[in-house]
Amino acid sequence: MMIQHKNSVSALLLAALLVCAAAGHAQTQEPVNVILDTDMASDVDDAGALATLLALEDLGEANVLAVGVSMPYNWSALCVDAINTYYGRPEIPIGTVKESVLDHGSRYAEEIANEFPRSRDWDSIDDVPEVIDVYREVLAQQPDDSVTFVTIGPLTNAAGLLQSGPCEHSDLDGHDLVEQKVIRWVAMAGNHNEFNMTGDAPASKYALDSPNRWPTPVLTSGHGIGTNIRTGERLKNLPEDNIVRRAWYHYKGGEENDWDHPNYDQAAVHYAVRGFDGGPAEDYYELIGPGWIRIDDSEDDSRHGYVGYTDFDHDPDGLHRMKDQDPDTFDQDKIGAELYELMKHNPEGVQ
Ligand SMILES: [Ca+2]
Repeated sequence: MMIQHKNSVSALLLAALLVCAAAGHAQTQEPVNVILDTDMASDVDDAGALATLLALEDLGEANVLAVGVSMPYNWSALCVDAINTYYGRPEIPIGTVKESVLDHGSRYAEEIANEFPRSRDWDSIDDVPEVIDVYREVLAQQPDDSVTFVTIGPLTNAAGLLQSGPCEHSDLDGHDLVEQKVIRWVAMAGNHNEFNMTGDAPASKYALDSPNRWPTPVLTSGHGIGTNIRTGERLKNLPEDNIVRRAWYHYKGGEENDWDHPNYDQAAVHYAVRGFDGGPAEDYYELIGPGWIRIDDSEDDSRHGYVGYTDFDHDPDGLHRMKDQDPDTFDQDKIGAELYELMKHNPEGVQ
């Protein structure tokens, strides 16, 4: 009996230590200050990524400063408002691009915006603040070198921010404001002809491959990472009125269809919060570089019909690194399980 008791105590201690070790990063690190830039329209993984980020905030690992929309679709920012409100964060500043070379529709944004309560009195995109003004106001208020900028859509707003001039919020131009306030940019944007690079090719060229390019380290993640992390079918296990589940329901055209789906954007958000300073996602990936992403906007070499084919020049002084799977530690099932736990996370007080 005594031995059994000691064993069970040891097992309990071991379990407690494992829990503490898993939570250690969150307990010892300051929350990561994040601006999330999303094209909440064409692909449903953006809804999952915003849910993931708000879960990480509820766990004390992230501090969401603003959410900006990079697709001028009427319902995208209203959908963001609904998701933020659902997770108990109705006050997060939201902005949207008003014009772009891109104008994709959505199979879920309007439905989510209309099914769930929203906090802003917005009837359409016309009522939503302009995104660059929101970014400049938020950045101006932050300590230096403290903001992680995360893009999970085309690079329209990254370029727009760089191109912005002094305003009522800051005397700095966009380039210098970014250099002063941002510590890194994590971009779900892959090499060669990935949509987020080629969708708004002039913006990508300006942001990554121009004399006035983004002045902080940039970490990009390719298409292949999210492709290998699948979670969608598991979302059918959530309560029927869960907002992430509803987004998948509309995007996939009903419950009878296959909900399996890549996790491009969720993986990028996860990495931005847990992939630095000893965070658990740091080991999942290997980084290619440093160097510079080069963008050829002179030839139409994209499967999407836009110019903007990219390449990578290695350079020890470069600021760009491309994230790839570490063949020894990348466990797609493990990462998928982590992302599912975050997407289904319900902050206290939420249904
Ligand atoms: Ca996206």
